Amino acid sequence: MLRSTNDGERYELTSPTAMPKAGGFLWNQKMMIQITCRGYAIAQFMQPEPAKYTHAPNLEAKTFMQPEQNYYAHHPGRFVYIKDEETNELFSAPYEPVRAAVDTFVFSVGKSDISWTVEHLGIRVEMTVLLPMQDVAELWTIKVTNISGWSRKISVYPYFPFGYMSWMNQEAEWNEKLGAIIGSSKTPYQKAEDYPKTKHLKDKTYFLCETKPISWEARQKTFEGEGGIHAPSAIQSHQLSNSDARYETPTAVVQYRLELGADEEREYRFMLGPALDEAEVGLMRSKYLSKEGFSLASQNYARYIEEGSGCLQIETPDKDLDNFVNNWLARQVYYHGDVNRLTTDPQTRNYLQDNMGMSFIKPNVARNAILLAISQQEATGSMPDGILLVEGAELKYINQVPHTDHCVWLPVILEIYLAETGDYALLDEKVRTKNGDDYTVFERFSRAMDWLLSTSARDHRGLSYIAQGDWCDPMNMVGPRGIGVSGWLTVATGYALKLWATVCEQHGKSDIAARYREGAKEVNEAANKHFWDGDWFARGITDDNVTFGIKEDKEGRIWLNPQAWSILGGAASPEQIAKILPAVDEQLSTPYGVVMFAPPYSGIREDVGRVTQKYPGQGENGSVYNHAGAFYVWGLYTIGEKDRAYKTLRQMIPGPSEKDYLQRGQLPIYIPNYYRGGWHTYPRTAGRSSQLFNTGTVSWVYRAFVEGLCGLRGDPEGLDVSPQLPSDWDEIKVKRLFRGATFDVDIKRADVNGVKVVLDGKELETPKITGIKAGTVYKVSVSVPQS
Ligand code: CEZ
Repeated sequence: MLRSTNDGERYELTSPTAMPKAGGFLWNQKMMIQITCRGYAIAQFMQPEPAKYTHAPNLEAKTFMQPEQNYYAHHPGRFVYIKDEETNELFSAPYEPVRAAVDTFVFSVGKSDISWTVEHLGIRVEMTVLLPMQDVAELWTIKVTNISGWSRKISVYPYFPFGYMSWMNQEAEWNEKLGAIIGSSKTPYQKAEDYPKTKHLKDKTYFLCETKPISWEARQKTFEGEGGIHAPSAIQSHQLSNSDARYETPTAVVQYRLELGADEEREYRFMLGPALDEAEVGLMRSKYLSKEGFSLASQNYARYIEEGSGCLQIETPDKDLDNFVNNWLARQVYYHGDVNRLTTDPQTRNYLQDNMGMSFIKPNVARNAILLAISQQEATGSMPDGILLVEGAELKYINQVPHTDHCVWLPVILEIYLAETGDYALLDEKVRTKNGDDYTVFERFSRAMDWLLSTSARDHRGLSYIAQGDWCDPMNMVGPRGIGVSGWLTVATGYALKLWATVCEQHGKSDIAARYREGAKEVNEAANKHFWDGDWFARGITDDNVTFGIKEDKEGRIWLNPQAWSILGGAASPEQIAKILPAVDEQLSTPYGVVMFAPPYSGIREDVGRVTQKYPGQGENGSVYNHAGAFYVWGLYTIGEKDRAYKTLRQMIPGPSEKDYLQRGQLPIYIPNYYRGGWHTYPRTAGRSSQLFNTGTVSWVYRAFVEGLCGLRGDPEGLDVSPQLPSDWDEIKVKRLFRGATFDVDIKRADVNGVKVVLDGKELETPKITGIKAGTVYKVSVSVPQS
């Protein structure tokens, strides 16, 4: 049902029904397309706000990308109908809309293209989509082969519906000169002041055909007729009717009628995308719509994806893991760092963490992100809820709800960036904000840490206010009156201060470092005094002074984040950790990973908020929320808990058993933001993937593999070597790129007491490689103690 090819470079799913929501995604800096095995697609582009060029058939709400997105017969998608002209039999590729039980089905997701092979009625249909590097367009190849052994008469109907383009103005027609069906619309608006913003929007959608079809339909209704989407009336006729759409739902379907001898094939190329005007459609046609154009675009795009390959290749006893880490994990990290989830105002914490992963891929991007983020620091030292990426962008949706955690992420990203690059010069750079104040990066970070310690951020007990949310977005009713505090944010503040103090020391400012160490100590003491519940840390204290996330709670009794971050920040002593870990094992672990808290809420708790209204086990309401799991994994690696850490890491990746794939319903080509929790209440749905590849998880997971499991972590002098193999592994091989050099590392268990490193044949005194020269390839043998 599911297999990988060429060292995990592609994953192939051979059933359209086993995992119906399973899909793949492609992106460039201006657009993204997510497409399922059955042909349903969600595509977005930036102009500069996210927009669509194929729409649902009804008015769509504008939201962030939805988890567990539901698909329905008229959902936007990319399809081909095939009709046998002699028997009138019909099927469609990839699978929708006809849903005929085809003989062969292969959905094949590659890193830089997605393709299908479908065979039925003696005809093979191969579909491939790729993206150009710079422009917004889908490049489609559809190849039809007669595999029946005798001559055939068939019609081929690519069907790329445009959907409901606009309630103000929409139409579509065949454009003979361009060889395209072009849909035109006006983006709806109501306020006169919005008109200028709509003027330059790409309100046309085009479906360009390299080969001229014999007929077409541009009106959805005429195409479907009374037959409906599964057996469109227009296809039952000999020829499509060449309709147009005049304030009627536009569509794009064209017909090719062929006679194919045995083994004969025909290849067609199409383009789908948005345009401002016909001239732009013409330009796109001449730039791409040819065999050479596609092949060049494909090479360029593959090169672009290559640039995001990251700094780690592993060979472990777990081949499925290797496939994922070597091919797919860095790609997902790269996607986040390169396009910031296709928003113009990413949440500050998302922006910083998405770029944190870029430290391993394109460190300069991470550097610029740090600079851009703190150029938007407020005069008080606090950070805004979102970072504006383009001129004229505004804080929208969740960014209009006050959250208090944004400063915490600054030292978190900085630690990784500095470890990877050793670029301490960054700290002395001056950054000016729009208030006109001018501070160095170092001063700005100190100001952010001072804000976290100030009375604006902390109450008289030294606990951090939560306002209407912290990392947990929908925890909006703990502190709306400005009194409630967050257990997680308090211990996370301890962690941020600790990280910052270390950077201060490394930067030769030990007096300043001492101040923050003292701050961290104070914060951790306060956390212990008010949140320690005997076996774990509580999640918070509400506006009405009610502590929650404690033993007495029937729901939301124990939360993962305060545990993970008290380990990271030092609030938890070794004795406390010895209580926390078994409590997490017992109450939060499931076969699909560690849930964010348990038990999930069955209904609103008005002093906690919206999070409790989500479906039990879905999203933040107690799912296996991988981002929270990733914090925990990193916490575990910092205390040498390598088996617990690896177990949790491995559970984030679907598979490798068929049963697990089916339950999660997702290909092992990305980590989703969650798998359903509710393992005890709703075992039928537990483990189901959100199918949402936007998640802060992956930067942490990449780091966990590089710095935790492989233990190849940078510091000011060089590369520290301290692998943490799971107990049942004896050996791994690692290729690590670091500061321009390549390290071929062989890590083996041996009878040693501590980690022993032999570099190019010479044993090192301490397990650290210094004096690294860019361009050099180092051979490193590492011995680690027996488990
Ligand atoms: O969004 C994420 C946020 O982007 O949820 C995380 C948070 O840390 C990230 O910054 C945990 O809350 O508004 C909602 O209820 C949504 O559920 C968002 O909170 C959630 C979605 O996953 C967005 O993709």
